[in-house]
This record gives sequence, C-alpha cells and structure tokens, in this order.
Amino acid sequence: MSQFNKPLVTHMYTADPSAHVFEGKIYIYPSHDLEHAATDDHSGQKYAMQDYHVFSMDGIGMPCEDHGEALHIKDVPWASEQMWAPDAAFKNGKYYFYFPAKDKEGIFRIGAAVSDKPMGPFKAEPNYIEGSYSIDPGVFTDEDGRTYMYCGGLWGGQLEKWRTGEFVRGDETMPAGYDGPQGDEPALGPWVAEMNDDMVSFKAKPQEVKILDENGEPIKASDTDRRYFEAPCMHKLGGKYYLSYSTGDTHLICYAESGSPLGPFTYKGVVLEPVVGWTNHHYITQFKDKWYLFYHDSSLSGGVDHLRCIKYTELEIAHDGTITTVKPYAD
Ligand code: FUB
Repeated sequence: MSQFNKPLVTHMYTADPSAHVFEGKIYIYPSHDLEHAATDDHSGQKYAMQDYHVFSMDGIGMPCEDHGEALHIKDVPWASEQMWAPDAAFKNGKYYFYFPAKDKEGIFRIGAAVSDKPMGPFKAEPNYIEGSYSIDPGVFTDEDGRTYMYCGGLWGGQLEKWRTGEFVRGDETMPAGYDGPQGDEPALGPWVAEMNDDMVSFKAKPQEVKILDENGEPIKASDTDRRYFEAPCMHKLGGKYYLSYSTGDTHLICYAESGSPLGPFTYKGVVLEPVVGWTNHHYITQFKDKWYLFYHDSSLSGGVDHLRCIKYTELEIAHDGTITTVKPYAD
C-alpha cells in the first residue's frame, strides 16, 4: 500500500519512533536528528540530539502533523547532551514522556516529563529516574494496570559498563574498549523495572531480562545475529509477551516470547531486516484491528547514519504470535 515505507516526516530528520494510540489518534514520539559535523566512532557522539517534537496521524495513511517542540534539553535540569530514543505512556489522566540523555558526568540516565496532553509540551522532572541507566526506554502497561520500563543499549549506550552494579568508565570510542560479555559468555539483556503509580519512579531496582535460545540456553555474546543490543519494545498478544529489539552491529530487529513480562524470553525470529544506515530501531503497535511496525532509515539524507527518517508499515502477526519478517525495500 502506497502510504507505507515512505518517510513520514520530511521537513526535519527524525528517528527511533515509538507510537501510541491516544484519544483515538496515533501519536508518534521520535528522536530529532540534527545536522552537524559528526565524529564517527563507537561512542555514538554523532547522535547529538537536543530536543523532541511529537507527531500525530488521525489514522493510517492520514497526514502526519508536527505539534512542535515538546521538550528541549535546556529545560531538563540534570541533562547535558544526547537526547536519544524516547517513549510515552498514559496513566491517571496524565501523559508521561521518557527519554535518555547524558547527565552532567557523561552517564546515560532516563528522564521523565509530564503533560496534560499527548503532544506536550512536557515538563521535565528535576532529576532523572532514580536507579535508571543506559538508553532506549520502552514502556509497557499490562492489562492488570502494572507498568514496566525496559531499557538498555550496548557500546555508546553504556549498558555493559554497569555489569558490576556500578558504572565503570572505559574507552567508549574504541571497539577494543568494549568491556561487556564476549564469546560463549551469555549476552547482556535489557533491564526491566516496574514503575510506581506516580509513573516517575521505580518500585524496585532494575533487573536483567534473560533471552534464551531454542534449547533454553542463554543467547551467547558471539551470537550477534540474535543477541540483544538496544531498542527494547514490548507488545502482548493472546496472553503472551513479545520483546523485540535491535541487534545493533548486525542491524536486525528480532523478537522473543515469554509468558511473563519479566521473562525469561525465548528467541523467535526476525521482525525487520537491515535498513539504510547503521542503526535499526522500531516500535510495534496496534491500531484498530491491525498491527503496525514503526521504524526508521537514513534514506532521506542519502544514507547519512545520524540523519534518519521515520517510516511505518503494516505488520503481519499470526494468531500464535509469529511475525512475518518485514523486508523494507521489497515492493
Ligand atoms: O538515536 C540514537 C540511538 O541510535 C538510539 O537510542 C538507538 O536505539 C539507535 O537508534
């Protein structure tokens, strides 16, 4: 169908979409990529974003409206740079916006900001969420009303620097400076934390989510086509929980299944094949009776990694939860 797999926004660069149905419309919460002289290393310095815009569509195939700036880094007291992939949630009559940014010590944390309206503007909490670290918050509210945040990203996202429970600084700019699991060691999973009813704090310390292979063994660090890298997203279907995520340096979006929102999850397959540009980042959401995959690529900038554009397409999900792999450039 013609509205799919095309840039949704062309007047600015956008990336890392999350999408929610609020007040009967589809609201999209992406990163806002900026043009600048970029340093190309493994620390992700070239993703130097400073603000967020919120977009909405009245329905599938309808125009995508830019609601303007919803939050700027200058209005976030604890943050210093790199406003990366956000997400949003609704509870208790308020809209909550979650975003990663580096704090004044250069450590990625997750912030929360609140609004009465889905498009913002959002008012940032004075500090980051206590106990949060790394990048890419994905927030999921279960049918019982409990809300969970999934989070974490390797390399520039700093997840592996927290293996001891404390942040251990290393050389973030070199692959050799990667101090996470290697070879046959179990790969790191994202972390999950249940949110308090105030939606701006955690009930308990984040815990790691395990992702297992078909034999019930942890996916290994060397299994780079299947191991978790960043961009966790949760959807639920038929009583089962589906964690989808990016494999980073192998550029896939994969998914894994569990009977519990806390896991362990069992690897199931590929949601989205590699796109133009290094990063692959997505969101799976339902609108009316269909499922949609929101994602990005770098096609609008002619392939510049850090200048991306959000897109979407219909996603085929069978009754047993099996997802048909999206080939983004097949017609
Ligand atoms: O946009 C900056 C980072 O790139 C995101 O946080 C990652 O998921 C990747 O898309």
